[in-house]
Amino acid sequence: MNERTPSTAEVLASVQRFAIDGECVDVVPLVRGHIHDTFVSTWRQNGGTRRYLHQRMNDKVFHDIPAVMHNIETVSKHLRRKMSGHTTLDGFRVLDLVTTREQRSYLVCETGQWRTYSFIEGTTSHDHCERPEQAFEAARAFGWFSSQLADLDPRNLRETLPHFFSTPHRLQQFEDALAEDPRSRAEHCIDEIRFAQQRREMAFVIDGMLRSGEIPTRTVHGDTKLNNVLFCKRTGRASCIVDLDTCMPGYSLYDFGDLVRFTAATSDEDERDLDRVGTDLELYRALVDGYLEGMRGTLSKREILLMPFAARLVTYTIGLRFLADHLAGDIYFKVHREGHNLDRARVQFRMVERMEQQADTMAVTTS
Ligand code: GN1
Ligand code: MG
Repeated sequence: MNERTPSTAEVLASVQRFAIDGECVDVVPLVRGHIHDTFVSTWRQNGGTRRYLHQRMNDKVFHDIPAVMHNIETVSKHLRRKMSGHTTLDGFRVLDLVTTREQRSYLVCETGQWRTYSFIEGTTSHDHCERPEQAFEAARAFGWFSSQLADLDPRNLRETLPHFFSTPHRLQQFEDALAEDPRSRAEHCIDEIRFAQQRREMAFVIDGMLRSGEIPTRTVHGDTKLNNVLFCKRTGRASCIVDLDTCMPGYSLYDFGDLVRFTAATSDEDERDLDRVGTDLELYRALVDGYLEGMRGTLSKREILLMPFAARLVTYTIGLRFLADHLAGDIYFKVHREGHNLDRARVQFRMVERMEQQADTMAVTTS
């Protein structure tokens, strides 16, 4: 992939190679996420207008784009089969991939590899959680998504990012980056490095349980940020799950932990004032309730009891990833300022600390 953000003319040239009728009258960037470049286009069609969402996929992160697209198509087909001709399933919609004019699921051209979705009108997404009902809805949606994939054979999905959910793997990446320290940044983040090292034991808990069969491998979404849920503008209910890039076999508690990390956070992911960082316990409870409702009894008792631990573990894991990338020289996550990944790591670690202090209040019981 070309490092440079494509020009408007290049974007226009790419989007016109998708099987969309009419005339493209506008295309604007949508600044969202740390990985791909996203754009929204508007087309004049039969007297009205329609919008589409385009992404130039990051092939430095996803080396195997065909495998990513294979997973997205497999999951979408699975859900669509259950819809049997209806536009929604349990009130949820499924993203519509628009093929290229040659009927391929994505486009390969000079500027990179692109995919296109129909824009789901009448919906909105949130970067911050405004109230417990929203948290409940988001968690219910991700729980529903995972429960719908319970009967999809995980062997049909490819592991697009090897060991993506594995905390021991993330710990190793962090330790490698620290040993190499190519930008001599380690001396400026001694406290964060120590924080990560002091909690290394935690990294092996879930992998051990997966190996022993104590908890099952499930197909998970893998990136359960609040802004990966589209909400109906009219009803406020969750209506579509987006960003299926990391939909792979994993452990369901990863999804739950990532939900807490992002949606119950009292600050932005890159907040510099660490006093603002923490976990909102009311939102946390709403996430627990929503996730359990969405999962409809799919989770085992063991998994339910592990929910608060998963919140801490996933937050720690993402903190390790940010810190490792800072040490490695910001080669994975897009950064918008100096020290951006370090700021992000600090926020994650502060949240872990707060969750440790709140462990009793965060406990989940089973009846
Ligand atoms: C990345 O760019 P975005 O928001 O889709 C990352 C997730 C992290 C997240 C942290 C493929 O997701 O795993 O949790 O940043 N996606 C990938 O904000 O690495
Ligand atoms: Mg994502």
